[in-house]
Order: sequence, then structure tokens, then C-alpha cells
Amino acid sequence: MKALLIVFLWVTAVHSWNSCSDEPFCDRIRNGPVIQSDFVFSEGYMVNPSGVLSELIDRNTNRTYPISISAYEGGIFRITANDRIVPRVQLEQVLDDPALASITLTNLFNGIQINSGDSYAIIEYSPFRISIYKNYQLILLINDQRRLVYNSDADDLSIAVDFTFTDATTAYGIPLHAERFSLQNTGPGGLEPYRLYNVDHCCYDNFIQDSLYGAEPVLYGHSIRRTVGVFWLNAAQTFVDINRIPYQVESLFVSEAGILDFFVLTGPTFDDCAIQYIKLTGPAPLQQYFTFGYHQSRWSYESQEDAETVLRQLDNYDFPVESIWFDVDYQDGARSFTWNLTAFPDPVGMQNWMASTGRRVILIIHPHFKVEPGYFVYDVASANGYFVKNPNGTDFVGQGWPGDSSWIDFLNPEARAYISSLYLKENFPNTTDNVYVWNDMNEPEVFDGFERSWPRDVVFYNYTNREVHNIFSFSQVKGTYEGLKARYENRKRPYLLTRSHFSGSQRYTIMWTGDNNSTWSHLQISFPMCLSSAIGGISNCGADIGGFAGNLTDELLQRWYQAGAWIPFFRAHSTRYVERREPFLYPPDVRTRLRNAMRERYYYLPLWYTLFYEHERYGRPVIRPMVYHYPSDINTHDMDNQWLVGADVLVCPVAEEGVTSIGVYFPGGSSEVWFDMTNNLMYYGIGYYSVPVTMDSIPVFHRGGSIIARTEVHRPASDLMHTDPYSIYVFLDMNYQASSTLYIDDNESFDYRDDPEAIYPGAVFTIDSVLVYRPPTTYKQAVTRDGTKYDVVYGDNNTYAAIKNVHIDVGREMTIEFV
Ligand SMILES: *[C@@H]1O[C@H](CO)[C@@H](O)[C@H](O)[C@H]1NC(C)=O
Ligand SMILES: *[C@@H]1O[C@H](CO)[C@@H](O)[C@H](O)[C@H]1NC(C)=O
Ligand SMILES: *[C@@H]1O[C@H](CO)[C@@H](O)[C@H](O)[C@H]1NC(C)=O
Ligand SMILES: *[C@@H]1O[C@H](CO)[C@@H](O)[C@H](O)[C@H]1NC(C)=O
Ligand SMILES: *[C@@H]1O[C@H](CO)[C@@H](O)[C@H](O)[C@H]1NC(C)=O
Ligand SMILES: *[C@@H]1O[C@H](CO)[C@@H](O)[C@H](O)[C@H]1NC(C)=O
Ligand SMILES: *[C@@H]1O[C@H](CO)[C@@H](O)[C@H](O)[C@H]1NC(C)=O
Ligand SMILES: *[C@@H]1O[C@H](CO)[C@@H](O)[C@H](O)[C@H]1NC(C)=O
Ligand SMILES: CC(=O)N[C@H]1CO[C@H](CO)[C@@H](O)[C@@H]1O
Ligand SMILES: CC(=O)N[C@H]1CO[C@H](CO)[C@@H](O)[C@@H]1O
Repeated sequence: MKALLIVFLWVTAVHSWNSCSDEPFCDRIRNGPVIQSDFVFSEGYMVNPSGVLSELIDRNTNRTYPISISAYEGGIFRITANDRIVPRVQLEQVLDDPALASITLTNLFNGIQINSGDSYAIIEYSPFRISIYKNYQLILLINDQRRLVYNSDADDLSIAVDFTFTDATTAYGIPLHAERFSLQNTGPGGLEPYRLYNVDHCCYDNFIQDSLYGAEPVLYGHSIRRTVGVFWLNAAQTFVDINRIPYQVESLFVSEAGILDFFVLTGPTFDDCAIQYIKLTGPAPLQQYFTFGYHQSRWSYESQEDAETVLRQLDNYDFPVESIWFDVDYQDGARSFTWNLTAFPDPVGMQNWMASTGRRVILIIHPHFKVEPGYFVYDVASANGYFVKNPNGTDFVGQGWPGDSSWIDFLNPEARAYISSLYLKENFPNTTDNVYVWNDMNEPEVFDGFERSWPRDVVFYNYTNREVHNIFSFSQVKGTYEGLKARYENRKRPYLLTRSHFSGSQRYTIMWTGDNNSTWSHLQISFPMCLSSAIGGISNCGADIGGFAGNLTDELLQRWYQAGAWIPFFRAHSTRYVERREPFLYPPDVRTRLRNAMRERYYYLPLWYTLFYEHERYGRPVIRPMVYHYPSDINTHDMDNQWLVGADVLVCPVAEEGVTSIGVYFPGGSSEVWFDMTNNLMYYGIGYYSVPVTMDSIPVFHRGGSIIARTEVHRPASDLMHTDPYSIYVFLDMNYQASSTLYIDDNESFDYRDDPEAIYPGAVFTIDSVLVYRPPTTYKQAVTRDGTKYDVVYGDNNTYAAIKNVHIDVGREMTIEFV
């Protein structure tokens, strides 16, 4: 069986992936002669408190489509046109129950104006066109080029619409692609459009429009003045063209099926747009504290002894780590929810031992269920009709991990609930309280299918793969999340990683960029991939540290750890076909640098935790492209080789071989100052500098005006850090001010949601040092609220003033005054 799998991998490497020209529906609409459509918006509309209902009439066919235009809170419009002839899938489950807003209506000569807050939509009756305005400025035209298509024949359900971002010079979003953050021009005669169709696309090339593992169909148009978004709520195969022409971006969305249903995010800032999108699709729930530490994985730790040795060695060599990940080989013949008890003679003992060291066990659960009477999942699922079907009604069978496999129809609520229940402790044999999950291979994929994918006509609950393909994994992870919540009786927050994803998946899971290659170019592309993912709603993204496929140099591995420490999901993973690369296997100097990169991550765990809490609360992405905070600086518009963690930390990874300096762009102008606390240097925000680098670290800067709380005691795992003190770094701005928020809770339960002021017994918050950067030269003492005095010392040519080796208990309110 394993030999066979290798063959399949090579097959994948040689065949090419479909583009628009290979898909007849897209080829016709996008590449065929442009036939201007002729739609009319019926004047016989009805008004309700948050929108307008009417009919869209296709004058070429005389078919009519019920259409609604509604407003949502926060500056969002939604346009939905349904089909009366063929029942079509609606994707309400993708949305996080966004709140409608109220509207008022104004009658115009050839149309109506729908007003909501500081935005309005003008609907022209004939020819049908929508213009969106924000603060009286035109920001988006819909169907301006009359490319609207609504096919309603049984063999062609495709739809399309053109959008013109009337004030935009760059376009971002529509992850996941191996592409720069700023999207390229596609369009007639040029590149193929970006494709959104979830597939297992190993070892992808860079700068391509091919689809990968996940799809978030949200596109942003940006100029120095504004950002505007379009969220295309459609789970069928979709192609998106980008055409940047002076001062505007034209875009064409073409989908193979589904209803016409999209949202306009009116901005006006990048920040507003990102928050509007999260209002629709929901924020990621705050993960447990440990999840932000370092994770060790490989395909595969094949035996209990192997896994235990890896953890022991990590401890022997003083590498902090949170968890060991178990790929498919822990299972008995790749049967999900079983163990190979020969290779893992005492799984419970192993989990308990790992728990005793403060570590978790993460188990893969893939959706390839072995076709085998007697395998309990197969018996229940086949007897109850839980598998997806062939058009003739038989269970769909294809090649997966266990050989002949069938796949659960996660869109069927009963089937999903059944799989959810298997995560309960009583149903998942040989597991303890110390288990979390990784849903892999869920594009969905089948080894012997074209593009390793199912035929389009595979039948789900009510719809076909053609219509709902991109929400298979969404439906699966929703079930897994619910299963894990029930497993932990709501006491602990679930932790779940997925390979495939869709808009809204962030409510249940984190993601990674799939099977990449161990090359410098894949290290480089991982930054824009995760930045795009972050503005596509999934901030908790990571790339396999070291890359999945290929052996690599020590230098590349070190650089990957150093950069990966500044990307949310920090996990080393690789295929079995490459040399082992656990960090303790390297020479002492390499080990030291890997350890230092990992420790840097642990210093900043309080920051990651705070930012993810704030993401849940306010909706902002956690890692942000430079353009997010410096939108009117055009130098930032195409920048993706450096990024911001939150608003205050600027990360400039070294992602090239053998360099001794790198170009860093400092934004913000001469009144902004950026601090390098490794070398005690300051840079003003006036553009590019060449910054020297060594192999020991990558440049990281703190924004003047911010405060960072770090945890600097070296421990084997984050669980062992909870009573450690914080070291506080204050980076004064030009006005000698700085402020920040630090968020602390019990690190694992949902209590934080019930009571924002919750007091956690056992919570410890002490400070062991305060360093003030760019200080006045006059400080003598620091005085706390209760009158305790500490001597202030100046360090490193007066770059900072500090109190060190103190022990200050911070209760509910505390002041420390430097005088
Ligand atoms: C649509 O309806 C109009 C008016 O009834 C008629 O003239 C026209 O032929 C119809 N077109 C089609 C394609 O059926
Ligand atoms: C279980 O593990 C043993 C020991 O590694 C291996 O020989 C065997 O093939 C595995 N069995 C299955 C069904 O995977
Ligand atoms: C149903 O369709 C599948 C897939 O095309 C085929 O393999 C199978 O033989 C068919 N079964 C029947 C009973 O027609
Ligand atoms: C694994 O789980 C099964 C089913 O609960 C149980 O019978 C068996 O004893 C367990 N084996 C080990 C090694 O824990
Ligand atoms: C979906 O299909 C199931 C099973 O065929 C049926 O019971 C159910 O009513 C359908 N639901 C909808 C919303 O059409
Ligand atoms: C990586 O190196 C190992 C050991 O030298 C070798 O067996 C393997 O084929 C290499 N893998 C790849 C993908 O180059
Ligand atoms: C949670 O972890 C943080 C950081 O390690 C710690 O400050 C806090 O006291 C912990 N809370 C509890 C209740 O243990
Ligand atoms: C302090 O400044 C002096 C004079 O500019 C310089 O020679 C020295 O290297 C500096 N020391 C440190 C630790 O930066
Ligand atoms: C970016 C990159 O390294 N791409 C490579 C990934 O692996 C495939 C298969 O070997 C190569 O063809 C790509 O060039
Ligand atoms: C599948 C795979 O390993 N592809 C390529 C990844 O990158 C290395 C190093 O450049 C190549 O040698 C591999 O062929």
C-alpha cells in the first residue's frame, strides 16, 4: 500500500491543474465572445426595514430571479438573487449570524437609492447596475460592464458578475494561493484567473493562480484613500480575474454553480473592511495558551518509543515544546478513531506521561473511512446512508489512506453529529483528557481522482460536489469542534488544525499552508500566504517549519525557525521521505540558534495571546501586512517580505541565503520611531535602511508608543510558565508616551466570555523588571502605588532606564512612577 502511495505522489507532480480555459463554463463566460447581458431590475419592488425585494429579469431569456438588497450593521450591503427554476444551495451556515441594519429609500429617475449609515447603493433599473457610495464617494460598480450571467439549465448552473473598484490601485485577498500579497493582473491575453477549488496540491510553484487547499472568496481593492471589499458567498469552483488599470481595479467572478450572493464591505479603511468581513463570517475563538507555543510534528512518529524519544530529547537539549503530533501511522491501518496497538502498546500511558510534562498529544483524523464491514465507523455510516453517493445512489468509493474508502457527508447534520460523537472520550478508545485533533486530507481528496479530487457529480445531502465542494472541510471542522467541545464538557477550548478551509472556518479551526517544499522560495511565499489568509479571516495560519518536501541546509532551517517564531502557528513538520530534522539532531551552534528562535517565541506568548483575544473581541487580523496600518503610503502597497504582529511589532525575516544585511522599510514618517531592543538602536520611520544581520537572529522592531510584556524565564513548556514574572519594555514615542494592553485569563476555559472582569484563582501577575526606552535622563527612582521605591539604572549609553530584579505584585490596579 505504501509503495502505491509513492506512485500517486509522482503522478501528482507531473499532471497540471485545471485553469479557466479547461473548464467549459468558465471558458465560455470569460474567454468567449463578450455578450453583454441584458438584465432589468423590476420597478415593482417591496421595501422592508433592512432592504428591498424585487425581481431581476433576464431579457435574453425572460427568466426572472427574486433579488434582495439588504444592509448589515457596520457598513455592509448584501445582494442575493435566487433561482426559481433549479433549487440552489444557500450558504447561510457560513455566516456568523450578522445583524441587519435599517435602511431608508430614495426614489430616483431610473432607479432607487438605498441608504444605510454613511453608505448608499443606487440601483438602476435598466440596464441593471448597482453603484455603491461611501461618504458620497463612488467606491464600487456592480455589473457596469454587463458581464452578469445567470445560467439555469440543468447542465449549466454557472453565474458571473463584474465588479469595478472605482478608487483602487491594488487588489488583495482571495486566499489560498502561492502568490504575492498584492495580486497580479490576470485577464484576457494575460494570466489565467485565480482559481478557488480546494485540492491537495503538493509542492506548488510560486506566483501561480492555481487553487490550493482552501478558499476564502473575499477580494479587497485598495488605494491610498480607501479599501473596499467584496465577499462572494459561493462554495462552487470559482475563478476571479483581476485587472488593474489606472486608478481602478476591475474584477470578474465566475462560479460553476450556486446562487448569486455577495456582500460589499464599504470600508473606508483596511481595518474597517477586515472587521466587516469578520462581522459576517465570525472571529476565531481564543485558543488555549499552550497552542501559541512550539509544536513538533513529522509524518510520522510511527511508534510510541519514537514519539517518547523525540520528546525526551527535546527536553534533554532544552528545547521548549507544547505537543507532539501524530500523523496517519498511529492508526490501525489508517482507520480513523483506532490505534495501532503494536506500534503504540500503551497509548493512554503515553498521553498521561506527556501530560505530566505539560505536553499535549495531537492526533490526525482524516475523512477517508475504510470500506470494511466490521470497522465500526463503516458499519454505522453505511447502514445509515452517511456516506456521499454516486449519482446512481450507491456509496462513492475511491482510494484513500486505508485503500478503498468512502467519505462522510458532513453536510448531512445527522452524519456530522455521528462523527462528532466519536470524539467523545467514551467513543474514542485509548484517549485521555490530553488529546487534540488535526483534520487532514479534507479538500476532500481521493488519490485516484482527476486532480486527486472527486467527480463533480458526487452527491451530498441535497446538493452535488459541483455546488458545495469548497464547504466539505468547513462542515467537517464544525463537527470536530462541536465534538471536542462536548468531549471536554465545555470546560476547555477545543484545539483543531485543518488543511482545507473556507470562509468562516476560523470559528472552529486553525490552518496551515499545506505541503510546501523545503526551499528558500517557499519560506518567502509563506509570508504573503499567511498574510492573505489573515485578511481572509484566518489569522491562525502557519507553514511547516523547514518545509514539508525536501532536505534542506542548516542555514535555511535556522532562518525558517527564526521567521516562523513570528507567524501564528509555529509547527515543524515534514514528510517521511526526508532526513529527520528534530532540532536536537543538529550541531551545537545550530541548536543554539534554533533554541533562541523558539525562546523568542516564548518571550512573546503574552503578546500572541493578547492579540488573539482582541481578534475575537474586535475582529482585527493578528498578523498584518504593512499596508494595513500604513494605507496611504504607497511604498507599503506591494510589501510582503516584512509584516506587523499586531500594530506594534515589525518583523523583517531573513529569507535569502548568505546575506549580511537586509533592506528594512520603516514606515510612519519622521515622527515615528522603531526600536531594535537586541542592539539598542532606534530608527525613524522615514523609509528603507540597510540593516546588518548575522545568523543569530532576524531583525524585529518595536514601535515607539507601545509597551511589551515578555515572559523570559526558560521553561520546557508554556504550562510551566504560568507563575513566572513579566518583564516590561516601554518604548516611548516622540511625546514620551506609550500604552498597550495585556490580556490574561485562566488560559484554557471559556469563563472569559461570561465575565470580562473575571478573577482567576491561581492567576499570578508579577513584574521582575521595567525597561523604559528613549528615557529622559533625569529618572532616579521608580515608586509604586503603595510607596515602595526602586533605584533606576541607565543601560547601554542611556538607551534605556530600568528597574531590574524587582518583585512587584500587580493587583487589580497598580502604578509604577518613574521620577
Ligand atoms: C420575452 O418576452 C418578450 C415580451 O413578451 C417577447 O417579445 C420575447 O420574444 C421574449 N423573449 C424570449 C427569449 O422568450
Ligand atoms: C502496526 O505497527 C506495526 C509496528 O510498527 C507494523 O508492523 C504494522 O504494519 C502496523 N499495522 C498496521 C495495520 O498498520
Ligand atoms: C453506480 O455508479 C458507480 C460509479 O459510477 C459505479 O461504479 C457502480 O457500478 C454503479 N452501481 C450500480 C448498481 O449501477
Ligand atoms: C484500547 O481501547 C480498547 C477499547 O476501549 C480497550 O479494550 C483496550 O484495552 C485499550 N488498549 C490499551 C493498550 O490501552
Ligand atoms: C435535504 O435532503 C434530505 C435527505 O434527502 C431531506 O430529508 C431534506 O428535507 C432536504 N433538505 C432540504 C433543505 O431540502
Ligand atoms: C533526503 O535525504 C535522505 C538522506 O540523505 C535521502 O534518503 C532522501 O532521498 C532525500 N530526500 C529528498 C526528497 O531529496
Ligand atoms: C495563564 O497564563 C499566564 C501566562 O503564563 C499567567 O500569567 C496566568 O497567571 C495564567 N492563569 C492562570 C489562572 O493560571
Ligand atoms: C556608547 O557610546 C560610545 C560613544 O558614542 C561608543 O563608543 C560606545 O561603543 C557605546 N557603547 C555601547 C555599549 O553602545
Ligand atoms: C517553490 C518551489 O520550491 N517549488 C517546487 C516544489 O516542488 C515541485 C516538485 O518537485 C517543484 O516542481 C517546484 O519547483
Ligand atoms: C518534492 C520535492 O522534494 N521537490 C523539490 C523540493 O525542493 C528541493 C530542493 O530544491 C528539490 O530538490 C526537490 O526536488
